[in-house]
Parts: sequence; structure tokens; C-alpha cells
Amino acid sequence: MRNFDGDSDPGETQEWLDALDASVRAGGKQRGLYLLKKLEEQAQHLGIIAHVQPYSAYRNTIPLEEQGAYPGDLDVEERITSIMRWNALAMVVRANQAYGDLGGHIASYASAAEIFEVGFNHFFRAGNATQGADLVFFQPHSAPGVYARAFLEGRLREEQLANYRQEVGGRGLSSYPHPWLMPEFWQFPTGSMGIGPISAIYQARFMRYVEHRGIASMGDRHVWGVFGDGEMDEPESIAALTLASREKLDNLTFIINCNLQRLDGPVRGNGQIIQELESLFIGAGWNVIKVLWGSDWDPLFARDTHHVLLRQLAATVDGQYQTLGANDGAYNQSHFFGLDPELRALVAHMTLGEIDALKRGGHDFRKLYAALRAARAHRDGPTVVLAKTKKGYGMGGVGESRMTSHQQKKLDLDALKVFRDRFGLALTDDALAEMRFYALPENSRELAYLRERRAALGGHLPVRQDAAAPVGIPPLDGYARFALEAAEHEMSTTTAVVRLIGNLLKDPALGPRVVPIVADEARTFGMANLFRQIGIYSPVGQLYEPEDAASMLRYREAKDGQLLEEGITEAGALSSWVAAATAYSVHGVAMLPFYIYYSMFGFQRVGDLIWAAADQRSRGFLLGATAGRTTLGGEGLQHQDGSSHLVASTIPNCRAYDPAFAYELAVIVDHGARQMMERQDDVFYYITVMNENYPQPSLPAGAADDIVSGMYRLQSTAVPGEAAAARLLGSGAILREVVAAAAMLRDDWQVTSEVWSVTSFSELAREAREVERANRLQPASSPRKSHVEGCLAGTAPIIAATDYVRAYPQLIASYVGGRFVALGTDGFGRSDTRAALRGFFENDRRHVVVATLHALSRQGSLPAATVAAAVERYGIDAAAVAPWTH
Ligand SMILES: Cc1ncc(C[n+]2csc(CCOP(=O)(O)OP(=O)(O)O)c2C)c(N)n1
Ligand SMILES: [Mg+2]
Repeated sequence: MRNFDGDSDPGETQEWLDALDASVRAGGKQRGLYLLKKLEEQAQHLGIIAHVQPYSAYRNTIPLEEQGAYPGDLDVEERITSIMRWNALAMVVRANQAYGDLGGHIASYASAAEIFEVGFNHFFRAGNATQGADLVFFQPHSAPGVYARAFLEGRLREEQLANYRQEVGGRGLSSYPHPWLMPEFWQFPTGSMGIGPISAIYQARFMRYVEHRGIASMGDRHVWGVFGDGEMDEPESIAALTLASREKLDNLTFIINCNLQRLDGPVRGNGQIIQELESLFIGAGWNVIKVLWGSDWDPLFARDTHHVLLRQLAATVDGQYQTLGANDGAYNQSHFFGLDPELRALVAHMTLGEIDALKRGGHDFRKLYAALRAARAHRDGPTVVLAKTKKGYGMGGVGESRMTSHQQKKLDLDALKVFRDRFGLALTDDALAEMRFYALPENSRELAYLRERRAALGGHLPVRQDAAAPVGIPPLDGYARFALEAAEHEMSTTTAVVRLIGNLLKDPALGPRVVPIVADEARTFGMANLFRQIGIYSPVGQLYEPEDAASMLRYREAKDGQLLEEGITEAGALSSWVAAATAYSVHGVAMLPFYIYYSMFGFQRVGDLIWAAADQRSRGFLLGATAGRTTLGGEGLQHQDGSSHLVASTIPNCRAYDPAFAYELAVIVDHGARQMMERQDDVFYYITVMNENYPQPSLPAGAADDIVSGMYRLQSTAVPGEAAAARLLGSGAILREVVAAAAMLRDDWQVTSEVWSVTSFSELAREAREVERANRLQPASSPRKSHVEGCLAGTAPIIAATDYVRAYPQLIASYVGGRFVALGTDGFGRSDTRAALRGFFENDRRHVVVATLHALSRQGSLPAATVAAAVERYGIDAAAVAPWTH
């Protein structure tokens, strides 16, 4: 005989349960846990189970007995929170009433207000004399709540709130946290979902790195991240969870606002996102604390001796929870408690109003406080607090747990009155109608409390600092002599940059601040020597005898290791880079990260992280290695990069270069290092380096400044004093093809040419754009001339060849004199030799010659027959289809 839950022998079951009860009564909780562990082991030996369920019952993790007293004044905190809610709401509604299309969100902060306030009143610490501030990642579209608080604290003026989402002209507030646009306020850009969670983990990890390397002490600074439950679907959100537990990051807490909804509807309508996240985080090794039910549920659970309530909660899917949340007490009574007679009896003493008012845990200060306190006290691993809330909490019929809650941006007067009454706000009907912001009177208890709490926690948050002592860069001709005076020595620019980094690492002042980062490609780029030289960072050192212990290049892990070997995660490595690149601001210690990676897996794969890095004013080097679409020989379609420079050119504070020679590279690295570490400009550098070995010339006298500006003349076959017939521009990997083409033009066709090495089309274009604009807007001033205009005046045709798509050299096309022809690598990459690929993409020396002759024939300097002769002479298949079509 089986009963309803499959129990074939209820008597025996009861004996086991009684035995467990008796043991816990006699030996306490620990004894109970021990017995369960033993039973589980035995069950595994017997092969009954592989593992136990990785989630717990649908209730709070912290039992009432362990909750502890609340240290704050609940009444005052509730009143303050209500005011925050109002101001945040008013900010969004006003912006949309006045301008219609400015957007903004109400329902998200409405669900997160208690989470934020518990953090602000009791946990999020600002920096003080002895240690830096906690790091707090705020859910981006709850920014109005953070502004509302800053307004009450007197940090933001009413005018700024009134100009929410109106940033042009510098009056208003950013939609989301943007350090670029509010550099004294926001620290971390979180607007793109997923970037906050992965950044928080790597920031917490970098704090350990900095400490283990003896660079700065972190005390008990903590990283807090408030994220959405929908946001956890982003791959980046969960990509680094195991890193956090593996490295025992107990300085890290995620608080996930589980309002069960995202933008369109429920996060898991037919499931339970909280249970799913619990399994995920437990599996990843995190400490999980669920905060599901508010204090008024405690008596119900206490009387739920047969677990009917718990069973019903476990059986209710999120779509249903949302409907329950959107409806009143009567609905909840009939559609939830009424489903089982025992359950109905449990709430028989409650009025419908009381049932309606039953709170979810994420709206209960006491429950949240207990969870965050436990999170901060937890040792040897990170904690996630899963807080169950209601989206649009308090918005009533227009937005509470509605499918459309997320998009609700306008409320009519009746809805505002409901909101006011719901939160007991002292606002007249006129104040409501005008959406007046609510400022706390100077002598109010609330304001005093607010100030007291923040003073106790060290001051205001969020605050972004940018004071860090500059770090001197050693003289270029010391650490880069091998590159400046290469004297035709053969090497690739990848080898050269690794050597530069190796030399900078040896500098006593700068060396310790250098952070080399790889995503499992150190050997690919010839960096294996760094394993031994500086060690690979590991918080536990090296617990094994490396297989290659006897080797000069042995794989050495160390607690003070300097190299960050991130494994195959470009997103993780980039996040580490950001942590290092923002250390000047987050920790007041300037670091100089070099993240070197396959260039195709940079802007294309983690471009959004790079965009966020730009937003947070990162300073450091990104090195796109083995770059270009034809230098990477056999690698093929998904590895060969022909586009990264185009994307890099769209990022305002990214300085991107495609150098051909080791000396160009050295000059650029030196300039960048000084700009970022000595002058402390908020820029970062993207430099592509190649794996092609060739003889490296020495730095020509006087070329250094022009290398930084973006182009310089390498050679000319014209008679001195006379203009060349054509100007050839070459960049990076293709410069040598262009040099060869100049010789062919001279020898085969008696055409003179100049060859220019273009280290950066994007830098040339940036300056030219700026000059063009200044000349346009200030026509009365004497016109300026950009570097590229100075270099490329005149009318001789210009042929520009690169290993990137044609749109990259075309960035300068409108600023030059003469016809402009671009050769590049539009199309899919494919496996073959470099020579075959350059033939295929039509950017080799032969095509440079043909393009030059064609440009000259178009201007009437040569007969068209010469072009045809060249096509034939060089064996070019004129009938081949264009490379970008197949
Ligand atoms: C990468 C990315 N994709 C989409 C969005 C647009 N977006 C902003 S908020 C949001 C829903 C967020 O849901 P959730 O994380 O559950 O937060 P909630 O508002 O429910 O607290 C979406 C889709 C975004 N900001 N970033
Ligand atoms: Mg949500």
C-alpha cells in the first residue's frame, strides 16, 4: 500500500523520523547533520542516489531563532524608504510627462527599495582613514532609487532630479550608472545586464591579488552586488561563479532581487527561479541564503506542523506567484490557502486585509538584515542572498506584479493617490499632481537618522575617486633598446611586445604595478618564460610538483604570482583587466595591465565588456595578438581578425594602433604608459601585434612623434625635391607588401611613389575630425590643419592597404587630397598560407601595384592598357569572384 506521496511503509518511515527527532533533541543540530551526512554517504555507496537535491525547502534559510535583533529603527527606516520610493517614482514620471520619450523604470526600484535601504543603513561602507570603501554594484535601472537617496542626503539638488535622463548640457542625471558621465558619483557601469555580476567577482578576486602581492591592504572591504533575477540568464552573470568559490572569495556577496519578473513577463513562469538559482549557486560552491517570507509568515510556519504550507509553496510556480501577487487577499485566500483544508485552517484567523498584507521576505528589513549579516560573516566562500520580492511593490493596480510592470512609466493622479496612501506619505493632492519631490526638513528625525547611519558607515555612497599617485615610466631607450635599434634583427611584433613587458616588469618602481593577463594563450604568444620569472597568481600557491619542475620555463604558481592566467574565458580575463585598469580609482593604486589575447576574441567577442571598461575610465593596454586576417596563416574563418580596429575606432577613449615595426610598437607603448601612469589621462590603448617574423629596422630619426600621431613617411622613390606619382599607405602586417610594391612600381613601371607607415588610421581620423569641426565652427579663426592633411596634401593618388576591412583605412578618406583607394580584407577568413591569403583578399604587393596603376590611368597619367598589362604580368585572375562574396 502506497500513500499519496509514494510511501509504501508509513510506519517504518515514522520510526526513522522519530529516531532523527530524538537524536537532534539529545545531541543537537550538529548531531542531526552528522547523521544525515552519514546516511547520504551510505545511500551513495548503495547506489541509490548520485547526490542529494541541490536545493532546500521553499522557505527562509535563516530560522526565526537565529534571526537576531534588528539594530535599526524600523519605523524611521520605513518612513525614509517610502520617501525614497516617492522621489524615485516622481523622477521617472516627471521626465516622461514632460518629454514623453525619456524612459526610466519605476517597478524595479519599487521591488528593490528595502534591499537597497538595508544596505545603505547597515552594510555598505564608505572609505575611512584606515581602509577603502566597499564596492557596490547597483542594479542599473534602479538608479532612480540611488538618486532619491542622494537627494535626501543633500548630495544632489532638486534641479538635478528634475533633469533625470537629460544629460546634454551637464544638468541632469544618467539613466544608469555611468562613471564616464557622472565621474564623481558612479563607480561601476552596470547598464548592460551581466556585466555587473562578472565584474563584481573579478573585482573581489583582484582585491585578493593586490593584497597577496603586498601592493595594498584591503582590510575587510566587501564587494556587494545587487542584481536582477532575469539578469542571471546572461552568460556573463554566471560565467565566473566557480572562480569565486574556488578562490574562497568571502569578501563577496550577491543579492539577487527575485521579483520573479523580467521585462516581458515571468523569469520562469512554469518553474521557480529561486530554487533554480539556489541549485546553480550551491553547485557552484556558494553559500546560499534565501529570504522568501516576511516576519508575518513566521507564525504560519510555526503552526505548519504537517508542512502543508511548505508543500503548497513548493508546488506553486512563479507565474502563479505573480498572479497571486497582483491580486488581493480574497483572491489569495481562495486561490492559494483555499486549495487545501489544512492550509485554509492555518489562516482562518486572519482577515482578508491581513492576508493581503503578508509580505515577501525581500520587503522585510529584519529578514534582509539577518541575511546580509550572515553573508558578511560567512567565511571561505562567497554568499548569494536570494530575496523574494514583488515587482512594482506598492504600485497597486497599475504596476504591482503585472505583466507590464517593467514598462510602466506614467501614473495618473488616482494611481498616485493610492501610492501615497499605501505608504502614508505626507503629500497634498497638489503636491501629488505637481509630482513635487519630497525633501526632509532639516530638523526631522528622519534626516538625522539618515545622516547618523551614513556617518557610522563612513560617509556617502556611491562615490568615485580618482586620486592615485602617479607611477614613473623608465626611460624608453633603456627598456626598449632592442626595438629602437633592432638593426634588421628578425622578430615578430608579438615577440617584441612580450619583451617590452618583460623589461618593464624588471623596473623597480613600475614593475610591481604591471599586471600581465592571458586567457590560456601564454605559450601561443611566447610568454612561457613569465611563468618562472613572475609566477602565476594562485591564492593557495602550488600544491603539486609541476611535471616540468626541472625546466627553465617551469609552470610556477605562487601566492604572490604576478601573471593572471585566467583560463579560457576572454570575458573573465577582460574583467580582470578592468579590475586592474580601474585600481587607480577603486583602490587609489595605479596598476598597468597588459591583457594579450587572440585579437579576434576581443572586440568581437567581449566588445560590450570593453565598452563598459571605457565607461569606467579604464587605463591599460589591450594587446590583440596574432592580429590581422592574413598573418594568422592556417587558422581560418573564426580566428582571423579583420574588424577589431574598426570597432576600436568607435570607442572615444580608446587609442588604437596597428604598428608594423618593433620600434613603432615601443614608441606607442611608451607614449601610452606615460599618458596613463604619469599624466593619468582616462584613456586605454589597443595595439595589434603579429606573429610574422621579419627583419626589424631601427627607429628613423625624428619619427617618434609622428608614429604617435598616426603616420610618418618611411621612404620615397621620387627624385629628391620632386613629388612622387603616387602615395602608398601601409599598415601593420601589410606595410611590407606596400614597401615591396613601391619597388615593383619603380622597377617594372617606372612609377615613383612615397611609402607611408600608418600606425593608426583611427588616430588620424580622430584628429582630422576635430580640426575639421573647429574650422567649421570657428570660421573667423585661422584654419588649422590636421596631421593627415599635412602629410597627404597634393593630388597624387593614395593607395592604402591594411589587413583589416576597407572601412578602416577609409576613415581618413575624406581628409586627404587626391584619389583614395583602399585595399583590405573584407570577407570571411580562411586557412591558407599568408601569401595565398593576401592574394585572395587582394591586398598583396601585386594588387597594390595594380591599384596604383589604375588610379594613375584614371587621372590620365597612364594608358589603361598598362593596368591590363600589369594584371596579366602578375598572373592575377581577373575573372575571380570578389573575396567578400564567398
Ligand atoms: C545586455 C542587456 N540586455 C537587455 C537589457 C534591457 N533590460 C533592462 S532591464 C531588463 C529586465 C531586467 O529584469 P531583471 O534582471 O529581472 O530585473 P528587475 O527589473 O526585474 O529587477 C532588460 C531586459 C539590458 N539592460 N542589458
Ligand atoms: Mg526581475
